[in-house]
Amino acid sequence: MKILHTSDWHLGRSFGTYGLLPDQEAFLEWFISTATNNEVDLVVIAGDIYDRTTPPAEAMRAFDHAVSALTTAGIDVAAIAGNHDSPDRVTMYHSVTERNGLILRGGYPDGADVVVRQYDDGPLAIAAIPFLDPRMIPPTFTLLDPADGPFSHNAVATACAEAARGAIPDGMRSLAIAHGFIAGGQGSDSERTPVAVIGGSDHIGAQVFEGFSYTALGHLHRPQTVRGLDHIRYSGTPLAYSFSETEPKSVVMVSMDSKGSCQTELIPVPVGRPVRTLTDSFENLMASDPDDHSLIRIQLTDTTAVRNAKRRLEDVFGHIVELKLLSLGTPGATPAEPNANLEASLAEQVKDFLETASGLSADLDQFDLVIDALTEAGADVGPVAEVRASIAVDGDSTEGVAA
Ligand SMILES: [Mn+2]
Repeated sequence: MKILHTSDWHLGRSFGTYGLLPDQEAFLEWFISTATNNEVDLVVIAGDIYDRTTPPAEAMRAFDHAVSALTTAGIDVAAIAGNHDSPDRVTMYHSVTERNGLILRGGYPDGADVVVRQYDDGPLAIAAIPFLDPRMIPPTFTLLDPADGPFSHNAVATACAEAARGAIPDGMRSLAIAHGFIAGGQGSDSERTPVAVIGGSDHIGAQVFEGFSYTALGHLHRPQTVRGLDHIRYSGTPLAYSFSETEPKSVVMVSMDSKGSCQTELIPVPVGRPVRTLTDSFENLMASDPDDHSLIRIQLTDTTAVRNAKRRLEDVFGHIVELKLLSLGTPGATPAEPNANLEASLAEQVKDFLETASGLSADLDQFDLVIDALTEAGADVGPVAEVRASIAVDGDSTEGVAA
């Protein structure tokens, strides 16, 4: 049988000011044709269907369209709630949808659930273990004794996986679906941590999934195997959702034989926009090759403010999602000591501020701009000519005044 594994659709997500839904819809169209053209038996969505617990109607419509098309084509769909999803909303009407092959699982009541589906080459046991927040264990959850708490993500996942394993009929091939951070996995900038995590306490041990024929994981946005095991995998997101996700996106085609042996193949996702980070001066960027396709993050190396930089750079780059002036605070750099000398005149303080903010000599134009504004506002800026003269002298030096 063929299983198509994907996760972390995050339907309804925005990338800065760029709404991703059109790209997500393009992915879904491609995904539906890929599943049908390859005669897939089962599609697995390993959590984070939506980006929020209350997704916008258009995002729900996109999901409805995809699962309707897939199940109409005779393809089963098994989906779990991730940490971004509302378990209650995701599983709404699941007893009705299940008759048409749409298996939805979310929340503690579904934690150890196992469903057996029949395929041409035999039955498959599906253990769909949704994301479960250990802080929210309800009294009805009997797999752990509240007296032994508080529990980690690993403890909850282990309890659910053990119970699920016990419910799988002897010798039957099986599929585990789960959503979480498996220890040793490689994250990116976009997995919002579900809970306050100290020292990796949200990590789940890979041994939790021992014994399942295939484990379809979600949560990490990079496609990867767990500990090099081909049958325990993250599919990764279908689209780039942060600037750290520069690697190609894919879905996993799993061919499973009747005994549960698996062969996997990554199918690259041909739609969506790549992400690029450009670090250069405004002048160089204005002169570079136009790019109307990628989502762009610009880090300007100019040491003085560039007016209307974004609007002007948009002539070269069609989709600027983020723009910042690096000199106004480089990530990781040690900020200059604040040294406001309140004894000094306001003009002196403005000069000090401009030097501290840029890490370089104050710029005369910027100085005049601030002084004019302060004067207009009625402030007593003190003797300006003297300070201007000292800036003009400093400005001749090519060395920065602050390291
Ligand atoms: Mn997630």
